[in-house]
Amino acid sequence: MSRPLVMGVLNVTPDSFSDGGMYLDQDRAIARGIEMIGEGADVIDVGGESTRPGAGPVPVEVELRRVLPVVEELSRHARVSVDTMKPEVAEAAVSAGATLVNDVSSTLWPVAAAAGVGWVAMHMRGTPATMQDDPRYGDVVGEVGSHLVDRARAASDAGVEEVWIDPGIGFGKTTRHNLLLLRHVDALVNSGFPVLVGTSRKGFLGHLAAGPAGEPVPTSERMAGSIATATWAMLEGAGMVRVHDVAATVQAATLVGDTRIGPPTHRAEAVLS
Ligand code: HH2
Repeated sequence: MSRPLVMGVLNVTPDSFSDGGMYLDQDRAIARGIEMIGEGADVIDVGGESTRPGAGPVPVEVELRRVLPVVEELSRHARVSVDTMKPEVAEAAVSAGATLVNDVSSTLWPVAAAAGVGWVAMHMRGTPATMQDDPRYGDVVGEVGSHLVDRARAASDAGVEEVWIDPGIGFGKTTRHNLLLLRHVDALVNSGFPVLVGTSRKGFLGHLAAGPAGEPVPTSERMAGSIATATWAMLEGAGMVRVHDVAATVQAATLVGDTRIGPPTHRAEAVLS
């Protein structure tokens, strides 16, 4: 890897917090996936159920109908992950071509083990419907880290060869919890499992950038915070970031690769020589 990987977000949903309704139409979803691949995305993360705070579950058949055609087509062009909490959806998406199960419930490793694909264990406190109702931790970094490492070890023991861990920024966490987890990304990296971080356009960035009246900035104006936090995470050792703004993040990831990882790439060589 000459640079950290970039996972492009593709929500085939009516209600995702940032791109909800934009790619519910299959052709538009596929076109957006192809566009992100052109921008340098290493993985396209296809989701059919929003996990924004307050979101409720969608029926299996609906989720399958949303994601399968998109997974099938995009997996001809690039690596595809499926963002789901449902074993039926994970299994069907893998049959359609996905090679990574992105699991915000951190329970689906048996599916990944049986199918011989990779798995992302993300930490979430509670369910999307209730997770932001006064989340509390004694030691957020320690609790999230030990949960993830326990699950990752269980998956490895079950035979999953590629296991990622993800602190689940915004999933049952206050702004302070999110900042502490970002501050200590290196604690997760030191576990030895590759780390994925997703901050893109999330609510805490809107609150941190709020003006004097206290109004959070809208999702469309959170790119600076998204790139800043993704860059921070990559510099601290995250191997992949999950983002909406692929082109800009690929530039940041390339810069991190040029400065931090292994021998200089051709761009850095040209500048340094
Ligand atoms: N965040 C979201 C969804 N899936 N998966 C991982 N591994 N890490 C994350 O941080 C993560 C995730 C939420 O973002 P988004 O998909 O843009 O919105 P929604 O859940 O409303 O569809």
